[in-house]
Amino acid sequence: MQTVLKGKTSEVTINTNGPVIIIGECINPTRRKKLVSTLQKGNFEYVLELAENQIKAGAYVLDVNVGFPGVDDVKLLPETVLAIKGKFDIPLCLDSPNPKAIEAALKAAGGKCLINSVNGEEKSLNALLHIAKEYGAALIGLTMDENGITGDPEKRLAIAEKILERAVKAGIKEEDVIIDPLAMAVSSDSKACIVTLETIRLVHQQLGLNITMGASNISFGLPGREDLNSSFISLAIFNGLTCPIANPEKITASVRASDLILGRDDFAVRFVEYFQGRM
Ligand code: THG
Repeated sequence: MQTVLKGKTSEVTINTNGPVIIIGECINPTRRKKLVSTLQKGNFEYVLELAENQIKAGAYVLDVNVGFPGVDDVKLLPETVLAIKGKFDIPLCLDSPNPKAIEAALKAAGGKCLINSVNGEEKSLNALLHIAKEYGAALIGLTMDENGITGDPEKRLAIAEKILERAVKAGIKEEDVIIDPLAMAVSSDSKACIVTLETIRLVHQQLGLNITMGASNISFGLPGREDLNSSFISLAIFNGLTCPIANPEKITASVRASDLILGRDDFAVRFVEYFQGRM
């Protein structure tokens, strides 16, 4: 199954057989004080610097999140989208809990975006599915609902099935639904990663959809984050992860290694290119 995303003229295909497409996570104010302070001044230089660095490091799609306390994201998200679009021809993943901000950003972006995100709650499905349909966007479905987050992979799969069913009923193509199995901090729950890995396996086998996740969530609060994230992403890719949201400057090497190991990189061309490009 293939999900196609579009920038102004560029096209990116996310294929359930790989290779893995990295969605750059860095345009996100979490722990980036400089992003908050520059955005508050209406200065987009730093956003553009983050975009450029991620593209150079191997991102094919950029996640755009401008959520911080007191922000008017109905205004700021489309402004940020326009700033990025003015300089880079790359598909965007619009990351906001506010459907009005998502809609305003879709209007500004054009192309074919990824909406980040809907979940299994009625409120979320009712607010966002028709917007996705209207703007021809793909969407990320988080495997959580009114009852919160379950630790049972079968239940997460059931929520993914519900989101898919509702999306298709709303006129959205099956391939435009990407599932997020939810990656959570393993420091606070020792089973967190294994539940995510099992959910990935189930969604891949039973629904055959593309799969994303916030790949660096798992290492919050721990040392050796890069090592932990690398090990986890390899296992997740083996199980069916196809488009992680991650920091490409830290994860691209492991992603290229996984693709090579899984027979998706003839003659190791992309793997070697990546390391040559870094010298
Ligand atoms: N699923 C979906 N969307 C998501 C998430 C998810 N969007 C937000 C988040 N989770 C993924 N994005 C980030 C962005 C930054 C960081 C983690 C996840 C992060 N920042 C570093 C830190 O906290 O230390 C700072 C910068 C760095 O070291 O690169 O880790 O789960 N659908």
